[in-house]
Amino acid sequence: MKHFSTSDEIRSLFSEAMSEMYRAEVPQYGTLVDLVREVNAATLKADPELHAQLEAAGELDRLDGERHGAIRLGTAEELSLVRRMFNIMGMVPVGYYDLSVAGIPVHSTAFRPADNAALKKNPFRVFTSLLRLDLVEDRELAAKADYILSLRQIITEEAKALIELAEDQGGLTEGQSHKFVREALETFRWHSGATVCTNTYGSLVEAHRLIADVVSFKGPHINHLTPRTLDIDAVQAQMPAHGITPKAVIEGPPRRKAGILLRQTSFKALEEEVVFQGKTGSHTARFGEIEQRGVALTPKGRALYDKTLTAARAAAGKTGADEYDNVLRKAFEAFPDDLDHLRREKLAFIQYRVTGSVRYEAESVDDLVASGALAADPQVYEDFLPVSAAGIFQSNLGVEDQSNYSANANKEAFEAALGATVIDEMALYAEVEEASLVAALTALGQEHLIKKPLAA
Ligand code: OOG
Ligand code: NI
Repeated sequence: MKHFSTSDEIRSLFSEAMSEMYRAEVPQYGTLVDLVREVNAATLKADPELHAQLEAAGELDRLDGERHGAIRLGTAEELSLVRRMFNIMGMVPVGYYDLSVAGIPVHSTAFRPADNAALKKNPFRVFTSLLRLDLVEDRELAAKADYILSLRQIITEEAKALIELAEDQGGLTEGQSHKFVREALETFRWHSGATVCTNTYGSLVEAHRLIADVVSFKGPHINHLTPRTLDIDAVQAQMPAHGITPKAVIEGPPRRKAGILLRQTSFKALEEEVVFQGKTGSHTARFGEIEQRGVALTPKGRALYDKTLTAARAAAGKTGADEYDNVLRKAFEAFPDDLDHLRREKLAFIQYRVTGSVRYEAESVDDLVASGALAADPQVYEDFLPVSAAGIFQSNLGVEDQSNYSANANKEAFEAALGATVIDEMALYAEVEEASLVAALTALGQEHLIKKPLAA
């Protein structure tokens, strides 16, 4: 029998290769990665409690290599091919994001590892959007874009052959894995030669900058790679001294003691020289981003988050961007800000771990946590936020004034294009919580509590 690489190994090779390529293509990305590493080290040093908690939860090892990227695809065929490519790296489609609500003609998923062991090894994710030409009003232009897209092959012949080989033989040998990663990388490389002339490019930009970005090039260039920081405010504050200008506000929840979900900020896209069939011009597409991840919220917690954020944004609309942070902070005063509170109110997803022993029949899981027999770690939010994603898209496309698409989710069409259903992220977190609790209660001899799990 042949020995195959694990999908975790292939994903790690791929994420490293992508990071190296992007460092060479966008030098500011390298600067940002170095800055994030410094800030993370300083944060851990200054906060031994955080250090201990991340170490105990097995979170420390993945931190320095952790990042996500984003691509935008043009057709159903591209999406399903990319799904098969990522599948070999152990990345599967999780979640459905409708960006049309924010005036952006795409819908998206995140390809990422779905199980905890794989996430701990390397949580590399790719936020993957599919262009929705069905939302484009100018049908003639949509047809033209569709035709242009039909002419390109975003995956090399060698990569395609290796995808088929992996599917047939159930994996790739080490040599094949290295070749596969090298070939896969080609799909996401930047091409400075456009496939269209300046006229076509101009009319695509006029319809929407994003349409031009997807349609005018040979392939879906990776448009950012995002390292994970433990202190996004510190990195944001230090960016200008490193020659990087961040966008004005941090997307997501405000800074809190018990971080929830995801906070993100980015720096503006580069203006890059592009040759449009002989004529030199420019295009802005690629940017840098950082993120800070907090605890995943239950559907109840998420509903409270969405409500609170909507209220904050409505209020900030009246006060202007300068006041945004204060308004946001005020609105979120209504959101509990310590992990135990979040756990007891079933607002956040937890992973349980045995930290002691008990010689009696405990009355509740809360008792076991209070007595120190059971530790309740936060489950890291591994996904994305549509409102934040829209903010990132808009800031980097400069399309605040182009919001002429209305809410128009079409998960069915997305899944048909994908050739698979997307995994429900909430179910993944709920399973982890449930399984960890059952295992811990069994180990503590507290099986009588298993029928009363904490998860809603
Ligand atoms: C994707 C923007 C979304 C995030 O982190 O929310 C995103 C894009 O610009 O293609 O990456
Ligand atoms: Ni991003």
